[in-house]
Amino acid sequence: MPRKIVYVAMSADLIHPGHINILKIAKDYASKIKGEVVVGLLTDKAIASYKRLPYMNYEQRKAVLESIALIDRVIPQDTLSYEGNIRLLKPAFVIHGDDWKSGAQVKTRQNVLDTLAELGCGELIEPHYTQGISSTQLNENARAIGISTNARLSLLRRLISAKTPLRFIETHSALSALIAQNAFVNRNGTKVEFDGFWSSSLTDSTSRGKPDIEAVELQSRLNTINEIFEVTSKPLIYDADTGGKIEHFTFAVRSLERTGVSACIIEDKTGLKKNSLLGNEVAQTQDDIKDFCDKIRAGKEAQITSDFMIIARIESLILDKGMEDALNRAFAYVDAGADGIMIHSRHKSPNEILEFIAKFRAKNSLTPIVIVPTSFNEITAQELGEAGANIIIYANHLLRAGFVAMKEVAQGILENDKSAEIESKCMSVKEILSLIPGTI
Ligand code: SPV
Ligand code: MG
Repeated sequence: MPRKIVYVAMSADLIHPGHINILKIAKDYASKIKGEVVVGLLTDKAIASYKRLPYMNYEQRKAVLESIALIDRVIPQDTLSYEGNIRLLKPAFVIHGDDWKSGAQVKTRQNVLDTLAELGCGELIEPHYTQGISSTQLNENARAIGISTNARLSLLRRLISAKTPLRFIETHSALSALIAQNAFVNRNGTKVEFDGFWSSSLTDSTSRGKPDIEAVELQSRLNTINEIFEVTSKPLIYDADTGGKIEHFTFAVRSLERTGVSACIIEDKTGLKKNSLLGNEVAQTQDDIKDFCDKIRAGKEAQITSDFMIIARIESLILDKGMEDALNRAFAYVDAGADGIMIHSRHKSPNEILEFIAKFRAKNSLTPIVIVPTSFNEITAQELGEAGANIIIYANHLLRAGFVAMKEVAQGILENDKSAEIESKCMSVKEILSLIPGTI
């Protein structure tokens, strides 16, 4: 006869006295019915469906819970909804703090009540929520402390396996990264925010007044990334242009890893690189498949962590070489060890990108696909994700937006010979000061 079950679901990323209180109550109920306390531990995927990834991965959180004597068993809860596990376990009691009677979790609670009623198997117990302590507060404290280099580096792989699509945005300075880090919207009860940053060669060069031709050296770009990392906690993907000479690329890979960058993208071009959106208006040479595969292999051999990703970017559609060439290259690059594929296009319509994704996915369901929808900007990230893409990069928008405002304001001051007229186009000094942590 299996033991009766008292069920508690939790994320358990930051265990606090509120959790222990709930677990003690669960244990009391379990003793009364000679049953066991089973914790349904939310998987990374379940947590990422409604908020940011937990600091610790599933296995780490499970290890912590399994050493708590109040708990008899830990099983995965793969969705925010309790329904699957309740049907599986038919618990005698489900325990949750009464704080979920209002707010974002109301629907989840109702679903627990409905499922228990339908099965006629158990009762929902809702102890009074422990005041004065919350995971949200602890999260804010943890964020203020920062994130370690390794934890940040490994975030990208964890995010890719936990959710689709991921939204990345170009940041070229600490300030633009702070704006990107804090932007969010609420869509259908879910918080949608950027999952990470793109260090763009175009905007990194442009913000230094230089052309996008690999003229800004790695060290200078790493300085900017270090400044971004000082004030943020999200992962970063680095635009490594062509990767340069193979012998230099291997050093670059290790420098990026030491900094905590999660991935670099190298494009299959040789010679003097020009920005892809210029297409065939300028002379651009695509690399030989074999030579580019050698570069990917050398990079993979050079990396020191297992989490760092080298993503191969295919320029066939940019250079009008055709779909077949793009697909041949994609499969060859994956065979050479690429951890992901970026396919680029400069068309207004997303059709060729969608065709590529469908044809690639017909043979390869796992390798992450990266898309940069600068010219085909009517398709949503959600739609690209549903088509099979994993990472959507908004590659240059923050810098372009800043330019418009700065030009207008500089012009306006000269025209009026004073600044009163353009004041409304500027953020107030007070707001600027409050944006930056540690100012006040
Ligand atoms: C960049 O942002 O620098 C890129 C993307 O490489 S693109 O400009 O579209 O080539
Ligand atoms: Mg670039």
